[in-house]
Amino acid sequence: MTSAPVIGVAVILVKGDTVLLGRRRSSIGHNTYALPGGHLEFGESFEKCAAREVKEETGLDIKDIQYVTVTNDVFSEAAKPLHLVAVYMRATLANPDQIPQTVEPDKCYGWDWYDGKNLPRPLFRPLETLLKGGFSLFPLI
Ligand code: 8DG
Ligand code: MG
Repeated sequence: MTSAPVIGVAVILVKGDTVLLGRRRSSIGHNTYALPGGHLEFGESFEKCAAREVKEETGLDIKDIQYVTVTNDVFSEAAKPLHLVAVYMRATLANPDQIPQTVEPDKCYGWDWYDGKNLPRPLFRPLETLLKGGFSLFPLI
């Protein structure tokens, strides 16, 4: 049986030369490093979803939320095959002094800021796909 593709919103939250990543506890991509994010709810804008998911998962408030790109991945080998469309939004901290909290310890081992030139591995597959395609997490300006 096939199910419909799932829409996720992932947030590239950059602070200086670092980006916020967390090691996943969820079954899809278990133990891989991923951006904060989650599923788009009915009627929600990408910006609202990005702000809501970052708040729910890390306690952080974000601003300057902008669409950047999209990935399309099929996890056909998973116990429950999954087709993921992820919309990537870039954002900055509303308050640079705020510290990320592990608000959902059942979903994530913890959040931290990682040097963009030395990202932890393994990365969550959609994020790996994105970077392999030449996408830079850090804007050129
Ligand atoms: P929710 O049910 O609480 O709304 O969502 P969640 O439990 O936080 O979902 P998630 O697995 O963190 O992410 C939502 C979807 O987005 C999921 O199907 C995977 C997809 N996704 C990507 N790339 C990324 C990424 O880099 N980070 C996150 N968090 N999700 C991503 O395809
Ligand atoms: Mg999530």
